[in-house]
Amino acid sequence: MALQAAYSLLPSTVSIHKEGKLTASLKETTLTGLSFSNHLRADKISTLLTAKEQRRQNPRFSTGIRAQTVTATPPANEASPEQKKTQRKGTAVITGASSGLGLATAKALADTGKWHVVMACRNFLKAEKAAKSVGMSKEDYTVMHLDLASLESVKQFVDSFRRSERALDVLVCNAAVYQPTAKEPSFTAEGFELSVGTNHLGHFLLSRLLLDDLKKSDYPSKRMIIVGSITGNTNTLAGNVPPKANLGDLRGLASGLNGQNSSMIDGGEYDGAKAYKDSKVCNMLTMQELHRRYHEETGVTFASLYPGCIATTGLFREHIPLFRLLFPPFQKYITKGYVSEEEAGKRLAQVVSDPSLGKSGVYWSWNNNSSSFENQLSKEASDAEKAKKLWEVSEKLVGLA
Ligand code: LMG
Ligand code: NDP
Ligand code: PMR
Repeated sequence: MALQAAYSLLPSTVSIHKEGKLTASLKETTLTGLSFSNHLRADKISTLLTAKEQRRQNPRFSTGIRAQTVTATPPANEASPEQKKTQRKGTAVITGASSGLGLATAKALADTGKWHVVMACRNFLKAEKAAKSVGMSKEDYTVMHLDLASLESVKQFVDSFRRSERALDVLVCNAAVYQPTAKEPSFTAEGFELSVGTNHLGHFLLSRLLLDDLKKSDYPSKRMIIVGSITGNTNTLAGNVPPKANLGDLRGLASGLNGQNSSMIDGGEYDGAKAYKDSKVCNMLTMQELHRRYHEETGVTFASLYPGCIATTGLFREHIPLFRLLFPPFQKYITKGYVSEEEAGKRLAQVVSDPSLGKSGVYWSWNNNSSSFENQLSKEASDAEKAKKLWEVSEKLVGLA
């Protein structure tokens, strides 16, 4: 009965088949992050393409390396054999590594023995405990304090990181807050609406400051990754569940996002779920703008991803208990979009270090066989004009311009 109640919420364009698969009549709409054309491609790729074509499209088909294999071997075009032999451990900074995806990624990287993870967390003790609880060894990680809801803290983190004299090889902007049930906005230390302030503006300043450190690193494949999501992409079914992401003309952001005029980027009424989805659009736009501005000059790979629906993480801590109870089975058995924290961690770890995921400017997703593919962003999340404007307005807000 409960399920029927949920089904009845679906519009007529969406149907749920007996076997639990959801389909939508919209061509552009997608389920697990695959557009319908991608669904087709992913299913048929191994039977339709010749071995040579497969190699050309995806070198992993020829090597037999499975998508989830994490390897820190540098790609042939990025490191000479000498470099390979002497390659030092990489250092990856991961924000929000005290739970969920960030912790699982830290663990996956540490397990390879090829990475030292700097866990950039707002709660030092929680992060220490979390690292221990997943069995990470002391020499594989360092916890450093970072509260993304304070630009001052972001600057302090950058200072302490520099003082640690570690090279920065990969930065993963992962931390996020989601306030789906908040009636009123809350604000960061500098007075920005909390979700966009933390998820976007905090990371925007952090990534801009740490770009210099990435540039200096001699690591063969330097990367900056900003975690995105399907729910910010309105070319998917998940992205069409109300409230939908929409940055409008950024008038709310331009006027300070401080609740005086508006606490929403588009200047509208506060909606916590929308603010989160908007912040993910900002994350995906920022990644592309970084790519356009800096990839050629610096050789850094910029990437974003949707790791799958990790329905059990702390992200949903503020949601109502009924949602937290039903969301995991709903994603597991109905949408089939569910992934475990462990699997999602392996996916993000691939984006950190797998040679086959070294392309810049890409939004990665995984199909149901856990093979990665370059996904398409929605119209808004790939709008270059908007990305530029977002960049300029954000620079002003964080004091870079
Ligand atoms: C809001 O509600 C919340 O209010 C907000 O707090 C926040 O959580 C936000 O997105 C996050 O969601 C969304 C709400 C509206 O959906 C629900 O609340 C669904 C849960 C219903 C639970 C009822 C309890 C009964 C028990 C159910 C048991 C099993 C199922 C568990 C489900 C758990 C939760 C997932 O939802 C709606 O308005 C209806 C749903 C809309 C469906 C999506 C629409 C897709 C449309 C596709 C075509 C769009 C066309 C546009 C094309 C553009 C292309 C470019
Ligand atoms: P969690 O809540 O488990 O993890 C979020 C992390 O961010 C926590 O470590 C949290 O710290 C940290 N964090 C929150 N606020 C701040 C802050 N002000 N300063 C520093 N750190 C902060 O959620 P997930 O693991 O699910 O989320 C990780 C990323 O994955 C997010 O970017 C999210 O948007 C994305 N994502 C998640 C999906 C999912 O289905 N769960 C799907 C798609 C994307 P603390 O432990 O102290 O609370
Ligand atoms: Mg969604 C195939 C469909 C699919 C996928 C992959 C997700 C992922 N969701 C899908 C479908 C639906 N969701 C449908 C049909 C509904 C209406 C019943 C629905 C509802 C729903 C809610 C209420 N979904 C949610 C919520 C949340 O509060 C989550 C959210 O939007 O947070 C911003 C959420 C999510 N759904 C997802 C994913 C990945 C989320 C977590 C959001 C994120 O991390 O970006």
